[in-house]
Amino acid sequence: MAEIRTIDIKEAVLSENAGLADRLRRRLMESGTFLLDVMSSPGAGKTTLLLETIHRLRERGIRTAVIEGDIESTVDAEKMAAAGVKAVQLRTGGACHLDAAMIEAALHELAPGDYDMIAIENVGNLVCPAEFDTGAHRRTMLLSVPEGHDKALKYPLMFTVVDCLVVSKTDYLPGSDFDLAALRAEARRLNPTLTVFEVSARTGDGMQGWCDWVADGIRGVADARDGALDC
Ligand SMILES: Nc1nc2c(ncn2[C@@H]2O[C@H](COP(=O)(O)OP(=O)(O)O)[C@@H](O)[C@H]2O)c(=O)[nH]1
Ligand SMILES: [Mg+2]
Repeated sequence: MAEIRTIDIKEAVLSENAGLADRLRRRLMESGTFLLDVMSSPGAGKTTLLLETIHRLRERGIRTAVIEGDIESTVDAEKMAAAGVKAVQLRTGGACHLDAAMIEAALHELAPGDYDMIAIENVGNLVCPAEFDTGAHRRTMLLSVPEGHDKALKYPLMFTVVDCLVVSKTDYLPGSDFDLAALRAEARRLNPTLTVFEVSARTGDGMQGWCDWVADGIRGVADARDGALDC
């Protein structure tokens, strides 16, 4: 009987992606460019938060470009361009996440050395993007108040892989049954080192702490590059 060889596709794909992601992370570290991956379900407020964040960071002299991931359309990239932000649109044509190879392709359209930060707006869902390392130095997820506080129970992997949780649209909290304490407890159980911010991009509440966290990531990458140059 002929020998049957089995190839575990998912393992192979994820391990190839992880290798490329590590190379991208190192390359961007060398150019002093902080790569931030922003993930959430559709409509949780990624584009709005990024626009407000970029606006505030610009006042601190921080230069940002954005990679927009969408299954279809260039709507978010157009919003970025209208706000004077350099944006590259990745249209996945059905794929529900971005991977390191797609980010590498987008970087061909940017000169990373020209930016202190490149932010990735990942494809909107709480499942697939969690599995694929994009090469980001830090990963963030948004959970908006209208989605409900039980999502850490339903999508645990996403809460496990991120460095930061932004509870977004907190202006909807008054009168809602969203239980912040329950969310914080479940998220911390899944990820004890998770940083949590409560933010309304609409009112500006909580934006300062979130922007400080992003700026800290940018500084970390710049310091690492300068340290390497000193060697
Ligand atoms: N009330 C409120 N609405 C928000 C906030 N952030 C975003 N939105 C609205 O939520 C909708 C989806 O936001 P968007 O940024 O496009 O979400 P994305 O699909 O995750 O990029 C838009 O109508 C935004 O104006 C917020 O902090 N408060
Ligand atoms: Mg968007």
